[in-house]
Amino acid sequence: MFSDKEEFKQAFSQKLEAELSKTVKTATEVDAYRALGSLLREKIGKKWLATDQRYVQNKEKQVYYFSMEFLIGRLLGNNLLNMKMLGIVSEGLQDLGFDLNRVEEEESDAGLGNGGLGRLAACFLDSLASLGLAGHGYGIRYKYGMFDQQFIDGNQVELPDLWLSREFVWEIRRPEEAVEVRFRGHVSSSEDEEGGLHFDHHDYEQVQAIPYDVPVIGYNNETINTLRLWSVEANMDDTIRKAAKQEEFGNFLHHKRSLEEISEFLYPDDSHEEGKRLRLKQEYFLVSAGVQSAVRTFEQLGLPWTAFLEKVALHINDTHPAMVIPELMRILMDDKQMGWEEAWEITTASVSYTNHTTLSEALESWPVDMVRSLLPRIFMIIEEINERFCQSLWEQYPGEFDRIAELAIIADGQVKMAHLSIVGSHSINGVAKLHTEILKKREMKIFHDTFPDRFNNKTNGITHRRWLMHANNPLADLITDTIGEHWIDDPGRLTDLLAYQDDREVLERIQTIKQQNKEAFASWVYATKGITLDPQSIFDVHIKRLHGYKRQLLNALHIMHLYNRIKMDPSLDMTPRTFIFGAKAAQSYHYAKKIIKLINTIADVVNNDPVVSGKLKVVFLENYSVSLAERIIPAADVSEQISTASKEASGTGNMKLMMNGAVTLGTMDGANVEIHELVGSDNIYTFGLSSEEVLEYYRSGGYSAKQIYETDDIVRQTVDQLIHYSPFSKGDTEFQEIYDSLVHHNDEFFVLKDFRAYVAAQQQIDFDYRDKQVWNRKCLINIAHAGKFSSDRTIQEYASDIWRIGPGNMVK
Ligand code: DL6
Repeated sequence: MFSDKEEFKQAFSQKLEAELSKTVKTATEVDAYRALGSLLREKIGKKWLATDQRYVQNKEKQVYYFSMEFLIGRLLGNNLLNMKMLGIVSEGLQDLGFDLNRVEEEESDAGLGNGGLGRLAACFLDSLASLGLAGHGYGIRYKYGMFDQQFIDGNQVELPDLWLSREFVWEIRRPEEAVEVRFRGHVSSSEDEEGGLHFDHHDYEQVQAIPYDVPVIGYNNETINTLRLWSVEANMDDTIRKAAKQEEFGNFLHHKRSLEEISEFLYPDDSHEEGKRLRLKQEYFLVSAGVQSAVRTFEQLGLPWTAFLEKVALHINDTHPAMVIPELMRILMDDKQMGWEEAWEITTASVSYTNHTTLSEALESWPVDMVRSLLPRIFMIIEEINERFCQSLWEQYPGEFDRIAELAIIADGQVKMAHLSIVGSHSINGVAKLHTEILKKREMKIFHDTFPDRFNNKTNGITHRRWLMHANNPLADLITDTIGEHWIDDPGRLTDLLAYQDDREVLERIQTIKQQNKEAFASWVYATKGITLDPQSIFDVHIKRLHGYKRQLLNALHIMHLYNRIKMDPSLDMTPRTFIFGAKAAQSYHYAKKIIKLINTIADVVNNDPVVSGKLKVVFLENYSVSLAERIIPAADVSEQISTASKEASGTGNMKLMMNGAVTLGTMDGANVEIHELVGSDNIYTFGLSSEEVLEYYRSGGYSAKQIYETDDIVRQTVDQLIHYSPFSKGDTEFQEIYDSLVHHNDEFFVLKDFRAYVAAQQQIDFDYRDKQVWNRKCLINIAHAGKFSSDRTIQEYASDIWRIGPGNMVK
C-alpha cells in the first residue's frame, strides 16, 4: 500500500489538495478523515475487484448473509488495522499535525443494528474476509440508524441518528446493479399448452433497490468482500406514469415519499415484535433485492441451475429475512420456469437459518391479510409451502391434528416466520450450546422431532481484531511479546498464555495495562461528562440492551443495598466500586425506560452523598454504541452477565469483556455456561437459578416472589425504597411500576429469588479483588480461554458444517 510514512504523507497531502482544496495547514480533522478515507478506498480498489474476479474465475461458492441489522460501528481504525497500516498512517498523520484517534472520531458510528444480533453479523463479516472466505452481507442502508440516546432528567429521550450527515467514506453507490422490488397488485394465472400454470403479477407498486457497497477488508490477506446495503429509490418513470394515469400529480411527491420510507428507519426494537406494515415491507425489500442480486451473480457463471446449491448459500440471520425462501421459489418458478419440486429442492438446500432468541414476544408472525395484500405472489407461495408441508405431515402422522396445527406455517390468521424458516431451510442453528438444547428440547421440540438432522449449534463469537487488537492494543502487544504472534491468525492459541499463569512479571504487566486503561477511561469520562472516577476502584460493567430479562434491575437493587449498608456503617470495610452502565431501551418499552430512570436516580443519590463517596460511584453513560463499548471494555474488571437463566440466547458482550481480562459475574445462561466450562469455577463468579430451575418454575407456577419479599428483611427493605419515602423515591410514585412487577406481578425474571446469591457473589468479588496476584491470574486465565470465542472459530464451523465453503469446495 505505502512503503513508508513519507510516501503516505505525500499521497495524503495530495488528496487534501486535489479533492478538498486544502493544505495540511488549513485542513480540519473532518477534512483529514475525508481525505484519508478517499485515499484508502482508492488503495483497496484493485484488491476488491480482484477478489470479485477470483470468486467468479474459480466459480467459488458464495455465501450471502441476509440480516436486517449490521452494527458495524466505525470502520477507519479497523480497516487500517486489517490493512496493517495503522503504524504508518498514525505516525504520518502525527508528523502532519493530526491525531489519528481524533480523526477516527470524525467518522459516524454506523449504528445499523440494535444489539447482539447486528453486532454478531458485523463480526462475522470481518471473520469471513479475514479467513479468505467468499461471504458477503446483505442489509439495508437505513437513513437513520439506532436512535441517539440522551438523558433528560434521568429519562431516556430518543433523537434521530443522522449518521449520514457526515460523509460515509466507505460506500460506493452502484445504480447499475439496481433491482426492482414489487409490492401489492394482483396475481393472475394462466395455463400453458402442457397444462403448466403461470402466474402474472400486475398492477404492482415498484421501487428501485439501489445497492451501496461497503468493502469488508480481510486481515493481512488478499480478500476484500462486500457488505451490500440496499437503499430504496422511487422508480420515477413508474411513479410518474401512475400519477399521470390517476391524474394525481398533486400527490406525486407524497407518493414518492411513502415509497422511500422503506429504508428510512431501523426499527429500534431488540426482541419485541413491532407489528408494523412498514417493517414487513423492509423485510421483503431486503430479501427481494438480495435474492435477485445473488441469482444474477450466479447466472453470470453460466452454469446450469442444478449447480445453484453448490455455488450459493443464503443465510438468514433470524427470521426477519425468512421471505428469502418464497422469494427464491418465486424467481425460480415464475422467472426461470422451474417446476415446484425442483425449485423447492434448490431453495431448501441453499437456505440456512440462525435462531437468536427463545423469547416468545420476539418470534415473528404476520397477519395473513397483511402479507396477502402487500405481497400477493409471495403469500400464494407461502400458502403452497404450508399446504404441501401439512400434507406431508399428514402422511407421516395420520390423524394427529394437534401436532399438524402446531407445526403449520399459517395458523390462527398468522404467518409464522420461524416455522417458515425451519421448513424451508436445511440447517437451523442456535447460538450457544444451552440455547440450542433449549430449542431442541423445548421451544422447537416438535420441529426437532420432525427434522432432527437440521438442528445444530454454533456458539457465537466476536472478532478479536476489533475487540482486542484494535480496542486494547497494549494488551494485544503484551500477548504477542509473551507467546509470539501466532495467536492473531489462530486465536485458539491464546491458550499458550496459560503457561504464564504463575509468572509474576506477566501478571503484573496485565495489571498495569488494565490500570492504564482504567485511567484513560476515567479521564475520558471526566473530560466528556465531568464525572470523576476512581481508577483504583473495581470497574464493574453492565453494558447491553436494557431488558427485563437482562436484569439491570438486579444490579440496581444491589447498589441500593450496598448504599444502605455504607450508610448504616460508614466505616464498612469494602473495596471501592464503580458501577458502569450503558444501555438503550426500545422506544416503546416503558418498563425498561423506568429502569433507566431508576439507575440514573441511584447514580444521582450515590454520587452526591459524601458518606458513600470514596466507596461507591455509579455512572450510566448515554448513547451506548460500538465505539463507547470499545472504550469501556478494555477498562472493565467485572463483567455483569446476569440474565435470568434460559433467557439470554448467548451473549457476546460476555466474550468481549472476557477477552479483555474482565472476570464474569454471571448466571449459568447462554454462552456463560461455556465460559465457565473453559475457565473453571475459580475464574468466574456464577450464581442463581439454573435454566432448568427457571423453566420448571415457569411450568409449575411454583414461584412466589411475595413470599421472598415478606420473609427476607433485606429484600423487603430495599424493594420498599422504590415506593416508600427514601433517598431514591423521594416519596414519589415514579418507581411504583417496578415495585409492582416484583411484588404484585410475581417477578417474571426472578430478581428477588436470585438477589441473595447475587449479593454473596458480589461480596466474594470484593474480597478476591484485594489480592492482586490472585485477581490478575483470573484475568490471564480468562484472556487465555477467550480464543474459543473468536468469531473466526464460529465462522469456520458455519463454513464447514452449514455453508460448505472453503478452499476444498472451489471448482478449478
Ligand atoms: O446471537 C446474537 C445475540 C445473542 O448473543 C443474544 O443473546 C440474543 O439476545 C440476541 N438476540 C436478539 C434478538 N433478535 N431477534 N430476533 O438480538 O442475539
